Amino acid sequence: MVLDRYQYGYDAAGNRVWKMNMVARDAQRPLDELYEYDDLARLVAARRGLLSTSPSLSLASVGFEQAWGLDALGNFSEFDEDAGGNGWDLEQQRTVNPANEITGIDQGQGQPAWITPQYDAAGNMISEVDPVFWTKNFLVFANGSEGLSPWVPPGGPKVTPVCPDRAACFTRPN
Ligand SMILES: [Ca+2]
Repeated sequence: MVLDRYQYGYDAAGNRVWKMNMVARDAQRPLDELYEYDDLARLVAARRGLLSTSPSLSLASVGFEQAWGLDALGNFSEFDEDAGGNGWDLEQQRTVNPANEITGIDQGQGQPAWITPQYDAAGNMISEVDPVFWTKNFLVFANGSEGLSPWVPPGGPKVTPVCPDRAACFTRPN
């Protein structure tokens, strides 16, 4: 049984412009993807739906879309997402400091607010957004030359990591 089979299309610069999910197409499911790039060949938009390549590239039944605004250094100055093909659910503007650490995330009116990641003095991200609960942060423990570093939440007890590797090193706060 074939689980996945893809076909790809590229532009003259070698950027992948589209991906057809052949198994999904056989099942009439709109899981093809169409991509856009800026003048520096950086990905700025991805859309998922049912792709046509003739007479021109077009996408029908769009069910998911993300778009990125990139600053000169490649930081996301903007991040947009639509989960239903019916307009943006999330329209974020992000700011960074000179060390390219995120300092603020704003969103459109009525959209879920994400918590700003936190960093230690060495620039390690020590908390990031919980992907399940966007309004909460994970704790992240840096696994650098000093080994795993405990993080002390503001006003809270020191958290001692017991995880053997980075993947196991995410702790969801209560
Ligand atoms: Ca939407």
